[in-house]
Amino acid sequence: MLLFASLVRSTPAPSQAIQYPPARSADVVDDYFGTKVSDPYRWLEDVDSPETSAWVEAENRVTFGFLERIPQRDLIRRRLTQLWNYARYGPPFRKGSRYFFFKNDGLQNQAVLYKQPSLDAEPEVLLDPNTLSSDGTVALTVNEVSEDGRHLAYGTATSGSDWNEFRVRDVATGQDLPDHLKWVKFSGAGWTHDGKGFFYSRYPEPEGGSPLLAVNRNQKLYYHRLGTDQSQDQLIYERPDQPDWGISAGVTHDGRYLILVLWLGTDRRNRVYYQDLQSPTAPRFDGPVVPLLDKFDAAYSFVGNDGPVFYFATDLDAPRQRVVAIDTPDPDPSRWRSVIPQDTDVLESVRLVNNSFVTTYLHDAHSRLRLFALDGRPLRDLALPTLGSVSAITGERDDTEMFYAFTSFLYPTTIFRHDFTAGRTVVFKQPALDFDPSGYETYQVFYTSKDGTRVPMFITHKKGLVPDGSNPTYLYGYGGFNINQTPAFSVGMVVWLEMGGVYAVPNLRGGAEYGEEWHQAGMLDKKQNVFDDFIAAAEHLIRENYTAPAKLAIGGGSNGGLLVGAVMTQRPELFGAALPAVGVMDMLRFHKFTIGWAWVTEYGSADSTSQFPYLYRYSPLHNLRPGTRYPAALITTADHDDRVVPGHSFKFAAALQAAQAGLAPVLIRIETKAGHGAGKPTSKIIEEQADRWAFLVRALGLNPRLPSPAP
Ligand code: X97
Repeated sequence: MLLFASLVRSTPAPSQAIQYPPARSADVVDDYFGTKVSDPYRWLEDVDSPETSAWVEAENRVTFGFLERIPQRDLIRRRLTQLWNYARYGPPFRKGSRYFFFKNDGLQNQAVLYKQPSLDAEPEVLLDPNTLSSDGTVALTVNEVSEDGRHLAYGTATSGSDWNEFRVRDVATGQDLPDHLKWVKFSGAGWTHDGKGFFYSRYPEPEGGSPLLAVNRNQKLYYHRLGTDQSQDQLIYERPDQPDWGISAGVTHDGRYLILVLWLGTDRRNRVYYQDLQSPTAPRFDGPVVPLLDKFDAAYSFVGNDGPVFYFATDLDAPRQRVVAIDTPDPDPSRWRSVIPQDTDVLESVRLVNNSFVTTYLHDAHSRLRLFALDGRPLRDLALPTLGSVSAITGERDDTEMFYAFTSFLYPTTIFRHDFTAGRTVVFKQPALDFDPSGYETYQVFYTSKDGTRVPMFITHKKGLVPDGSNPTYLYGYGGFNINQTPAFSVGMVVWLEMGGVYAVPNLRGGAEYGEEWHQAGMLDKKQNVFDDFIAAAEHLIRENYTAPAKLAIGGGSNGGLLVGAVMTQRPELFGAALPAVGVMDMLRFHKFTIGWAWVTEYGSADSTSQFPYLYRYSPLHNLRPGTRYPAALITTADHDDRVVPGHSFKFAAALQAAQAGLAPVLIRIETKAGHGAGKPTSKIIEEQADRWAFLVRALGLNPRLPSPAP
């Protein structure tokens, strides 16, 4: 039973500044085209040095010492744990004679993969990642069942790293084969339809030093034949002349072609080549690799084929995407057939199910689900329950059913089944959790940014919120890489709402919400637009009396960590607290680590005379001014983050602690055996979320009431 426990009034912020661990300031100066830039904490980039380890340990001691003294932390953690404890399903998918699906029964660290002969048969565990480690730090990444349904190729990542190991499991027996592949990163697995092996991409084994810091270049495409050693894998394609090109590949639904996608970092533009495997059941790899789309002039995503006619979704001459058909023997663009023309909404995804195109569109950052015939004729729109997101769709070309996941801020992810023959949709898996959304509301507002741009923002809070300028508000953003922020449910957010919080998510430029133009308006020398959009969101929330600077917190991860870092240096007086997570904080050196070079087409590079000035202008690390009163900050990172190396957050934390003139705490929380975020075990997610909210309770001076979990 639920009790409403009034919490002890939050203790006032300490009147003395925290004693931060000393960080040696070294005389390291770089010269960028005549501009001298010092980097006193350069030594913190060396995450393996004893000096860095000692600093990390000392920082974590201060941080956890601070967090442990927040009385509400334990109650927040218990409420999070209680709410998190509900069964969550992924949409089922079919291969061979079986269905497969993921389920987390509540507090399991990792979701379990089940197999099922039919939808009403008893599911059996096929792969339980929780058995792969005692603490949930081994996560399943890739999973691909062969066409005959006999084998599962699966990837695992340890401690949150991007590095994968691939293995193969016999679906009938649940036993692993001896196959074991290493040095796999940014790769799927594409089975040939004879079921004898699969294509995958790997990097050369890093030489010397920690693989966590190795720069990733020279990806190559291989074919692994079941039952052979990785050293025997057949090299299918490499480009030693283009070390930055990634190569990813998949086999068409008819088993006839290998589709190769050449990608250049996170640039959305790509090249597409193909190889005719000649026979689905006796594929040959000795035919030529044929360049089909060889210009890096647009994004092309392969949708499917009818023999030699290939369907692509592309933004060529269509910043909001369209679908074209290319007759591969006659591929000149003048001969392409427009299948689904560009719309006023952004085409977000396309999939062939029931011999029709199942598409999702984004209309003002929320989903629409539309069906089209193979010739592009619009068939029908499928009604969605509310303003929200279709987050996953499963179903194959010849299936007469599909499953999709739908989610929104107040709508826990629910799985729907659509029967094409009957034209009917039913709820397939309904989550049951201890949260009544009827006491809350979500709506969308549009505000005006600095340059007059109209920006949408989702706002969620308790019904009957009083606009008295005193509501604790969490403003969360990303703004980059053509990645959108569509409505999604999260338990962490629910607890914030329960504490009386307002949750605001603006759709900043740099994202995909309005197509490629919206993305480009937040890239390179226009990155400041993203920060201006975020600042304008904060000002809107203050002007409309939701909140006030002292009650306003900002958060974001990765590129969103950069956003938070940049904005808190530009407008320190506008926020009460800032939570930059796994952020890119050093814009002058990001391209030197792991896959950082892949972001140069989005951010630019300090190696370029024309790009250095604008990076230097907003780089969070380089825009901290000693003697400034910065908002309270809880910087978070993790020891195995090889996407955005933790050195970014380390250097930013050391510099911010040194610069802080106010009394607000500046803390860094360094998670162990964790990475950039993907595959993080539930237990660590809950701990971290509890620490974030506890930090905000203290930093914003909140006195929240939470349903008290039964002891
Ligand atoms: C990455 O840095 C992903 C690094 C590896 N990678 C690419 N292109 C991707 C990929 O460089 O996985 C890609 C995938 C999804 C979205 C964008 C790029 C790829 C493309 C085609 C085929 C295979 C791989 N990302 C950014 C990141 O983590 C944003 C999203 C993915 N950042 C951290 C950016 C700054 C901070």
